[in-house]
Amino acid sequence: MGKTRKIGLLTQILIAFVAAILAGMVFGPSIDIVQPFGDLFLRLIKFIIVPLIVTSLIVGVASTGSMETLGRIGGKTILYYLGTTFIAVSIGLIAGLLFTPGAGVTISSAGEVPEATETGGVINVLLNIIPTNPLESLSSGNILQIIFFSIFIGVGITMVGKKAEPVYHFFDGFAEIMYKITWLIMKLIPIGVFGLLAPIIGNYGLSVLLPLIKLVSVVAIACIVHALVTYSIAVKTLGKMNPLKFFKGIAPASLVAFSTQSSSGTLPVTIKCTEDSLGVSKKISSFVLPLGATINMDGTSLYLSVAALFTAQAYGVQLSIGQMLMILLIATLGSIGAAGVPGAGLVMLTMLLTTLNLPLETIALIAGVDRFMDMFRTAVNVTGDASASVVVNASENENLESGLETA
Ligand code: DAS
Repeated sequence: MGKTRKIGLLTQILIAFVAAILAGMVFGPSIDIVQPFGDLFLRLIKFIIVPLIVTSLIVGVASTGSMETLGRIGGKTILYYLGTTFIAVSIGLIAGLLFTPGAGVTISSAGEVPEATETGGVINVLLNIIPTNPLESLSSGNILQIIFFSIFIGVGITMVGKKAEPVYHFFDGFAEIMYKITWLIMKLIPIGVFGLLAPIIGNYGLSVLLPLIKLVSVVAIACIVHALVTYSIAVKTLGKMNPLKFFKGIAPASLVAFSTQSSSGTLPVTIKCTEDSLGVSKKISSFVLPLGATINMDGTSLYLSVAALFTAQAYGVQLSIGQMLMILLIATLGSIGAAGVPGAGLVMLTMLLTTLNLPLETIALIAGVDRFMDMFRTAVNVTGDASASVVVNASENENLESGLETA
């Protein structure tokens, strides 16, 4: 009996994408009967957002180890992560505003322009991050407040130390369960893509797909710009390393990330590349990289800001400065909560659009091409983690001990 070759998930998604287009063109609006498959997929994604963010954040922050490492090396690492993520989101916003990928998308139901969440000003946004009742934040799915208290629980576990180890192990196990559930749900993407995309093609026609090519191109180009500009400057000025040496050294890990779309899955390669080719000490790499694979996702945060603008543009929603700031905040914090597994960014995007009170209909379009964007954003996520290890390594003068020339 010939061995039946398993069709890879990416191939399945492509088949579902093409099938959805054909079905939509052949059956027109009557294809709406498959919509429940799409709604099922969206509900499953929304179901995992909160437990995934809570567990991956608590474990990510708590895995910084002792307060000593959290204090010095951890402080530098997290500062660098937040800085490069902020730059990535800004590049995404600029690219989204410059190239308007969502312009011309015709899925807005006529006349229904949704009101994006009003933020009520910067102070309000920042104060509202602090939950007055964490259980209410959980039940209402207030993501910024959930991220806030998850980070604090992680810091608390680190501060308490040994006595809180059972709590750490509980959340560590819970996080693994959530990664596995996410992996299972991502297997349903082909069904979700078909159930979401076919009705859109059936109701709005093929022209709705053109902006998708623009969306993928904008995300890909913005990712490349961020990697080449931001990380070159960082490793040159702060890491005291020739950028060419850096990109050459980390290339194998970036390529593995591109093809697997999983930062966590690429971690062993990332560690090997940074230690063997970039001279990062084990002490630094074993702390900075696992933390980065969990909480540092520049590519994802950039993608979130572009995709949020894509949706606002598709619905003709003019975002105010306050709403842009909201995107900046949630994309930065949301990428911290994204897991290093394929499709995690799509889960975060669902959260971001929900928080901004923007319709989820564009998820239907984006889900079909999300994997292509996941390739670029995961490669950037991993390259960003590696750049952090080089910078922190140099700041700790580790290379001097290892005697490695970094110029
Ligand atoms: N695939 C995720 C990662 O492994 C990123 C994402 O989905 O945005 O980093």
